[in-house]
Amino acid sequence: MLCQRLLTRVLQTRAFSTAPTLSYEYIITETKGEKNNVGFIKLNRFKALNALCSPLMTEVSEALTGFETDPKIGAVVITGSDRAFAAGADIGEMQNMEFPEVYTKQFLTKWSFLKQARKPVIAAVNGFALGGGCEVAMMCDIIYAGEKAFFGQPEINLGVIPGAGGTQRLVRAIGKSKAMEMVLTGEKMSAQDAEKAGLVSKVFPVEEVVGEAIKLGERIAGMSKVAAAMAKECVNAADNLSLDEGERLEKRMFHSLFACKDQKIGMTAFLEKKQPEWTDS
Ligand code: DAK
Repeated sequence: MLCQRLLTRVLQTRAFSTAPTLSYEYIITETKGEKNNVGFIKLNRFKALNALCSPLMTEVSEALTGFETDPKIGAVVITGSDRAFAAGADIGEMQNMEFPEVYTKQFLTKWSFLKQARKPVIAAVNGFALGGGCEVAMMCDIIYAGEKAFFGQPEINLGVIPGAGGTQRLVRAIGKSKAMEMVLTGEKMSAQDAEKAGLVSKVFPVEEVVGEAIKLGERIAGMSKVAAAMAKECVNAADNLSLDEGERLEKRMFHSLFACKDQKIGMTAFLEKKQPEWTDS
């Protein structure tokens, strides 16, 4: 019975994927792209609108770690269903928790694994990205949204506030006034408004957003991985550093790329009008 279920799962996965990877309970992972160089994580807790219960987040962490350590993978796409990217942390799991437990066990603080990824991570968002779902999307490096996506931090309606960086990243993404309004009222923002405000990079028809995110992942995975990792580190550092400090970091990174083969390969290929063949070293 178990084997039959496992076989069905693998066959279903193969129908739309080139390389199924490990089997999980709350997520589906695959590798995507012509060269199988894009890691793909689909949140798969459909009935609960992908509410981010602890086991689901543990699975995402394991899957991401796997892609981080796989030298073939150059970018990762995280998505949900057409109805929900994720409607937030699991309210049922949190409802009866008490302060000593959440404080001493550092409840949910492990979510920060997402912001520690060195490889570029793209969120492909359809439907609701609320609370922790919006925060997960914002921890990714680029957000592509389907035209019916909604973003929001509705925690105020539950008597709490965002806890995974929502109050900080939203301000940086869309400015204080819009962020304050969303956090204080729980009001949702449409994909179109999110694009105008700078939260989202591009908006696509619902059925195209995942494919477009994978295409973007393939483009990024086609770059030198060492240069891509440094570019990501520098852009993310802009949140925490002064302009002077950020520029200094950028210069050091730029200079250090001259110690890598890929700098010679890239510049030589340009001058010889050829495509570069990166060594990622
Ligand atoms: N948790 C658990 N279940 C959820 C859920 C959630 N966040 N969101 C939806 N569901 C479940 C519903 O209970 C319902 O289950 P059944 O009744 O069918 O069993 C099912 O999903 C379908 O939902 P609805 O029936 O409500 O569907 P509707 O289309 O009517 O409404 C909705 C969709 C997304 C507007 C609504 O479900 C909704 O408002 N959901 C809650 C959204 C929300 O408040 N999200 C914020 C949660 S708090 C931290 C890290 C993270 C966080 C905090 C700290 N640290 C690192 C410290 C995060 C906190 C949060 O995200």
